[in-house]
Amino acid sequence: MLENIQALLAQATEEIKHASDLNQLNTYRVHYLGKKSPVTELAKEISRVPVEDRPRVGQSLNEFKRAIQSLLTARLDLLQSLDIEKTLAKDRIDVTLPGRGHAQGHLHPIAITRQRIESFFKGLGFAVVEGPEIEDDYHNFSALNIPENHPARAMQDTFYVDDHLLLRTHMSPVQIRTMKNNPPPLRIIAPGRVYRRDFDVTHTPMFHQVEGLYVDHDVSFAHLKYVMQSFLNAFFERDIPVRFRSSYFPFTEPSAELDVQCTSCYGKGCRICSHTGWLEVVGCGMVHPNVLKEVGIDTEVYQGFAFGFGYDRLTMLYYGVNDLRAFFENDMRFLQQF
Ligand code: 2NL
Repeated sequence: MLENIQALLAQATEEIKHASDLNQLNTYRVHYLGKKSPVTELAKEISRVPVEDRPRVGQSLNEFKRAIQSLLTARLDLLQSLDIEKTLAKDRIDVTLPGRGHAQGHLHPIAITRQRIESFFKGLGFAVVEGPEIEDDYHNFSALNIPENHPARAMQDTFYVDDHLLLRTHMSPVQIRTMKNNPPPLRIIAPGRVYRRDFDVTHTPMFHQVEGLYVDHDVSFAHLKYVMQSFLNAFFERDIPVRFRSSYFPFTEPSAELDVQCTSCYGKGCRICSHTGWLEVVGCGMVHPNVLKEVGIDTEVYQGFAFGFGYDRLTMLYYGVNDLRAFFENDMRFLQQF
């Protein structure tokens, strides 16, 4: 009997030592220590062992179980640590690899332009003012010397909210409000969104304008010319040729339109400038006395110049983009280039 136990232990030792994975090891555990194990069979035969030998045989059986148990535990530890090492090797993380980083956002090109415009005029002492996008017809039209029957008020051009409220069609109402609330001298610009019922290749129903206003003693058209030329030089980052053409606006007298030499062909003539060599970029003039009177400014003491321009197109010219709609479609592939 003792010899059988010895032989069994030798066999078990050999098998367990070579168990190649946790599954196989578990099979051996069930085989050697489970209910149907050869040890259990041997234990049943203990009645056939002479009484005086029984303690030794019993002891031997217990030792066998303990030995198997510790062999199993040792092998289990080894297999488990091999397993962990395998996983570690497979899933190794190289902590020295550079990170993926985060994509950085930036301002929209039109916002960049607005900031550039603001910083130029701030440098000349102009303040940046804001006002409501929903206006009334008084501030948007009447106060600006635009008569009741003027075509600019027509339903086709203006988004009306009701009989008297509308989406501002230019930035002038913001300047009217500023003049009403602040005594001269005034140096302001008003950048923002304006709205017109116009939608085609070169027009969007919402676009951006900045208007400027300078009211003080002894303000002349010469000051206006100087400020405009300086601004355009700064904006296009070079001395850019300009010309003033006589024009008409109800709110200025005299009025002028300002052209810059075509930024695409430098005056030779191309499709961008309709073969004229010039691009119309600014409307301007001396503030009409009716407008100054309307906001309570003494026209015997003060004069003013005013100007207005859309800066969506200026942005296109500056960056060389030829489709206005690209700025409003929010296609990241386009916007990421700025
Ligand atoms: C244009 C014309 C202009 C003004 C805007 C203005 C504002 C006040 C008084 C007088 Cl409160 N004038 N603004 C003056 C001349 C032209 O814009 O064609 N813009 C694109």
